[in-house]
Amino acid sequence: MDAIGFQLTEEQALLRESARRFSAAEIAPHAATFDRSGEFPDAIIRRGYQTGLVNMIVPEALGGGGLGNVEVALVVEELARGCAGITTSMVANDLALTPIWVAGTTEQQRQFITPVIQQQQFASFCLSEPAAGSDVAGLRTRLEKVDGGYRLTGNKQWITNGGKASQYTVFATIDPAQRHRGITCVVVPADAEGVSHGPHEDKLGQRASNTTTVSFDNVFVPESARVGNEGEGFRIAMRTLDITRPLTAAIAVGIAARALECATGYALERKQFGQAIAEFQGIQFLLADAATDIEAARLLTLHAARMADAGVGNSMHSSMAKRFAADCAMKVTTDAVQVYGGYGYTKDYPVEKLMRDAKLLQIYEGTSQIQRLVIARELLA
Ligand code: COS
Repeated sequence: MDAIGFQLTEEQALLRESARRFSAAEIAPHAATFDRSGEFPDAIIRRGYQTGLVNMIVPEALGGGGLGNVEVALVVEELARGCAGITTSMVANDLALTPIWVAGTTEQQRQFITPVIQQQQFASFCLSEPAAGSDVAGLRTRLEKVDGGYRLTGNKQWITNGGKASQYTVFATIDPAQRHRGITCVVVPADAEGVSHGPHEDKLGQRASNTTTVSFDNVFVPESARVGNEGEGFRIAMRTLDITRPLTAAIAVGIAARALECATGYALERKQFGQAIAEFQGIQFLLADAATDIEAARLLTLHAARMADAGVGNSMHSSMAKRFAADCAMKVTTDAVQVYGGYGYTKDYPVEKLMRDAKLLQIYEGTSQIQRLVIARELLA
């Protein structure tokens, strides 16, 4: 697909505008507070739920927003300008519920998606493990066949909203020796016997997003809660990430755009050597590069999102968008701190938080190195 032609429709522009207003009024004013406390922004996310800013990508028939990937990316960029941590927790349901609407039966979609949304609950995507982050095929959480279903045992790590979710979408293996061919997807209620979660991780950035371990100790999972066939879980997880990585890229674009906004404003205000520092080419070039990189990251993100909407294979472009936007956010936020100088290194100004928040974009939903691997494999295939 060509990457040209991003004239927003009137509806898309209105949607972006309303997300921008929500972010400015409901998220941005509280971002520093939640960053300091690491508390979960329950009330903000409830308002997001009421405004239709949670479960945006889930089909309307199942109670979701039914928005396209492009529309969700536009909204997510705006939310992330306010706070990436809060945004990550707001979009976690999209990640957790996507395997079910992508690969579940109609009955499973009704059973595992609609009630979560109607009751304004959280769901979590449980893929990573203490010893299996990048190497998904090496995961060790076991599903053992028993009468009527399975017994699930293992530990999951870095689970967004792990301590808040009422339901987990879990990837486990029926036989570790089979690597990716053994991985199977099941849906597990958080109150099932044997399910527990750890404390909220004390993270460097995105401190408002809830991150915990989740453990399964001999949990009974009925066969009806298995999404797809045994051994199809790896593909389901990868298809899900193809859909959601452009949305994660949009978080990176939002962080970078906010950092540029801050740096530009500060450069115009701050005087040194008798003039605004924005008068110096050293600062101008830095801002010009940031603006260029952000525009490129946004276009790549929307292109990957548009490919997802069109149903064409977008693994490579999703990874390109995620890699480019994450690295862009890291660079732009680091440069924004540089523009602020010593002040930027303090919590009195917003840019140090943006820099801490950006770092996670190079790690979660696949590190920047894993994205390069996906891109290279497709190039060389
Ligand atoms: N869609 C559908 N199928 C896919 C796919 C995709 N996007 N990507 C891979 N597959 C298929 C392959 O075609 C292959 O099929 P076969 O069974 O016919 O061989 C199979 O899945 C295995 O793929 P591959 O050989 O590429 O698997 P690897 O173990 O080498 O690993 C990576 C693939 C590294 C790309 C994968 O493990 C990954 O994305 N890791 C990062 C995970 C991540 O993002 N974690 C963050 C936590 S989630 S928030």
